[in-house]
Amino acid sequence: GSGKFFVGGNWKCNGTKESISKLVSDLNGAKLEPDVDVVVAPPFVYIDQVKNSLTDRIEIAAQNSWIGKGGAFTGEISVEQLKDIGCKWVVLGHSERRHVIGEDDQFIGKKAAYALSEGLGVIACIGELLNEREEGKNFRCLFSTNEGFCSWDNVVIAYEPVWAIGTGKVASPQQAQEVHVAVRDWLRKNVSAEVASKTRVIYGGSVNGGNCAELAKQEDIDGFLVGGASLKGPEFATIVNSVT
Ligand code: G2H
Repeated sequence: GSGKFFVGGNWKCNGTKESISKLVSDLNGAKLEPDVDVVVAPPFVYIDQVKNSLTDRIEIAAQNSWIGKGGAFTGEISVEQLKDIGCKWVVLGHSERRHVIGEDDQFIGKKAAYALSEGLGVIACIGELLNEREEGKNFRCLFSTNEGFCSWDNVVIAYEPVWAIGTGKVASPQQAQEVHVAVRDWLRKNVSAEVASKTRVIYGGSVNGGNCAELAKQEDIDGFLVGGASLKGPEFATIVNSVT
């Protein structure tokens, strides 16, 4: 693997003040292996609550950000505002934003480039639909997402096969490993050998306390982006601690 193991909890559009306060207290009480970067991504409206109650051991990510400086963009949240409330990361290009909300590669690429230029870390999600997998088009998403990146130092790539998201159908460790290797090859050819070997490539899609250990053993899986199972503190801790 490359670099430090990285586990992100993507809470998506879930939670209330009450349930989040319980989750935070479970996370504060959990024993987490020291050699893992741990990040959680609460819904925007709860970020401040989480920032003020969660241990500093865990960093905070937003689930989206605007493509540039704030201003007259009703309903959007700027990178500057995210930094102001203490976010270190932003999840961009998640398949739900691509396929449910309709964001395209170019729009996501702009957001990523801007966030990086302002010093926010980017968890850049890529992944194929089932029909794309069958047609062998695994990396369509990576191509225009990286244009204009000032640096890859703060980028973590999350490979999330769309057919495995929230479906309970996790990619097999071999299927995931295969794509992670291909992502690294792509980076080597299209960016640089250094970026290919240093950038963490994490897996997402129905990761849970029961399947994380097998996945974590794969050479090129450098961590996880966890949805459903990140809403349960003890299970999320199990996934963090699957570092090998
Ligand atoms: C994939 C993943 C986290 P889940 O979207 O981003 O969610 O673990 O619920 O499949």
